[in-house]
Amino acid sequence: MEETKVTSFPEGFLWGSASAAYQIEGGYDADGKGMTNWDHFVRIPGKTYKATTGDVAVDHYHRYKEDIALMAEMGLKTYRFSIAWARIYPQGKGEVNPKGIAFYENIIDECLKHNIEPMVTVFHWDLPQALVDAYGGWENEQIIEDYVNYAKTLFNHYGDKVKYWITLNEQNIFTSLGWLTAMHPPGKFDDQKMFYQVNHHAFMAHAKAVLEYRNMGYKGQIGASFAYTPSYAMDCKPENAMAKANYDDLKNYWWMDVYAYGRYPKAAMAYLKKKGVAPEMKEGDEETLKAAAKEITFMGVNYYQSCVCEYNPLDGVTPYGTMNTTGVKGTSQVLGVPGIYKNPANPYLRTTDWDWIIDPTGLQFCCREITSRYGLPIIISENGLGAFDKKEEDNRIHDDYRIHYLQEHIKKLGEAIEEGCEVIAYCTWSFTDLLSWLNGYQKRYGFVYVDREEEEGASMNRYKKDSYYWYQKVIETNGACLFE
Ligand code: BGP
Repeated sequence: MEETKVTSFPEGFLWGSASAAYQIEGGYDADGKGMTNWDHFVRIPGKTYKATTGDVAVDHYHRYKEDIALMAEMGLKTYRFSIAWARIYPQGKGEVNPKGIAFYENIIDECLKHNIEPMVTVFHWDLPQALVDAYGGWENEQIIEDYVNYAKTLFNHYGDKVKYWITLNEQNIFTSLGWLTAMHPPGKFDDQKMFYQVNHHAFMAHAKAVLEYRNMGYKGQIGASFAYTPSYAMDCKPENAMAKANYDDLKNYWWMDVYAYGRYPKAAMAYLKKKGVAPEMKEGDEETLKAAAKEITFMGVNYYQSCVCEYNPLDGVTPYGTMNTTGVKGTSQVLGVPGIYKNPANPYLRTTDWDWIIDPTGLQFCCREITSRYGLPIIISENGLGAFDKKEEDNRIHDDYRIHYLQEHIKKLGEAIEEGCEVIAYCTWSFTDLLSWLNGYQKRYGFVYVDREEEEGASMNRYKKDSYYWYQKVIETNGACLFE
């Protein structure tokens, strides 16, 4: 808004950075860890850029102390990381692996030693393969019990030390890519019925874990992290406005409404029932979802881009097309759902080398929408720029483009706060460079450069990028340096 003037961020604001186990740890078979769906999937030819895997990743499993020391030196207030289910339960359930428990205990203690608030993601996509083999993983309702058992184990072990819990990372993404576009495990294509069923199981797993957390007496913060791509109507043509409304119901509110209210959006449900792909719900599910909705304390938002919505005729584009995983600009396609919406390019905005729309205002928009619709506090659990970085001969990395990207986003976040949004934390993606699921190691996100390319065997040495020093100052001044 015109009058919005920001000078700094609220006291105690959690400046953070995020990661995920599979993308950083490596040690894929170390100390009793079980195999996961991703350990298998990356071995299928053609699935990842240059067949990269997270077998070694950036070796955080062995270098976590060094990485956390770098976080401490930067002044990071919170570190969001995920726990690999298969380190805790190699078979997904049954016997606990004490070495897995100890590894995360060490990470948590290391954070606390440096006054860094640990923020734990219970599930960031790496599912024990044993559960996939036994009953199809998320496809079977058995997963709900097994997920809750796993989550309770984490609460039991770490509940006194960890005050911020994220049940699921981007349920909307891992299910879409897993059951619609075949880009993530289990690699199913256009299985819409199963897609909605899998989502229902995930909602139930989230809800029951939230309720268990409270039943166990914990008072910390708990919620899910949603990959929120806010939408703008192409123009004021009514059919484009409806395309936006339909997009929001099907692509955004479908998840956020369940987390925040415990119910599915009506128009979307009516549409899915007509198509015969609505999820089957059991008696009592709705009550459980509603009860859990009352217990979450924040909406987690992973924000990377916004989109444009335009009416898509029945013979129009489909949701299935090429995705840019190479960093060659302009290689992704316009996608959409025939008869409902499509997402054309935004002529006002630039894109990254991977064709992701760069839109700082979209972050402000997300916060305002959540505040108006749900009235919930917000944790920005991911936001960042994937780019090609170059280490110079003097070992410096001049990533001014990343500084600019983050700076503009944080400023818009500041405006959202000034306008009444309660934002608790902001986590950049990511702290060190790491594996980008489908895009290999060349798509870098970190403040800390890791010396490795697609092939294994590099030094893995860490180097601070220019953005490292910049974020250090942002934290030190609680954001004030951005508004001088
Ligand atoms: C989010 C995931 C992260 C991370 C990020 C960047 O969807 O939660 O794990 O990967 O996106 O995406 P990418 O690696 O595809 O560039």
